[in-house]
Amino acid sequence: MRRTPDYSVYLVTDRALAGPRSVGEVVALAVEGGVTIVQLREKSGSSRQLLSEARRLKELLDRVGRPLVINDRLDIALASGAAGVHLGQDDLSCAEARRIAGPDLWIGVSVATVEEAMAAERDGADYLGVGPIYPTPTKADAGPAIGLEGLRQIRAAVRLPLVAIGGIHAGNAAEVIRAGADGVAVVSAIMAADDPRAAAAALLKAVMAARPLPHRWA
Ligand code: TZP
Ligand code: MG
Repeated sequence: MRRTPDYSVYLVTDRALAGPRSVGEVVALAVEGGVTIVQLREKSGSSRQLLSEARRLKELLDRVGRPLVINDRLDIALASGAAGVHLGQDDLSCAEARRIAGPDLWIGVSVATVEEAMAAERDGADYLGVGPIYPTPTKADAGPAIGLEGLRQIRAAVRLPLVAIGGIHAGNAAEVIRAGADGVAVVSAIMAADDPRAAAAALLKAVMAARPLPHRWA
């Protein structure tokens, strides 16, 4: 049976923000701190370099039981044995990716509007990346921030797990979860942190504290 991933703290990599450290070093520390899922998102380099980076990260993440998702590249996701692929609105469509990959690969789709969210749900996406929630310098073409209200509207329109992204850090993660996100995705809050382990731990703490308590007396 297909497992549902834990989206609580979803790290999206960016080599340019890692400074002198390798992406693998930052990911290893972040996972120790509590990152629950990792997306390899590297926009430069050859396909072969990307595949070997994906294989290295998968090995590291397999050891700690955390899943790997590949941004944009279905071929690299399949070749590396990653758990999933993450697709933007200009990438291969979710329906095409599903047709090629079959039922087992997780497919995430980036959405900013209710219409995009409903279309991705119809096309068989497993989860949605929703944002940018707040303005962010990390992605130049991210589009205008949709705010917590945009997130609430998407939450009301679809049943899929929602991972909020864009300008999120430990100080605002709680309000994002309270607005309906199942997890928070971050790039700079962890990749650029002096202490990625502490940054991940602070995010996980904020996410867990913001979730409603289970209804034990119901
Ligand atoms: N997609 C929408 S915003 C964004 C991506 C990849 C960048 C988020 O980066 P940060 O540093 O967490 O704001
Ligand atoms: Mg993309």
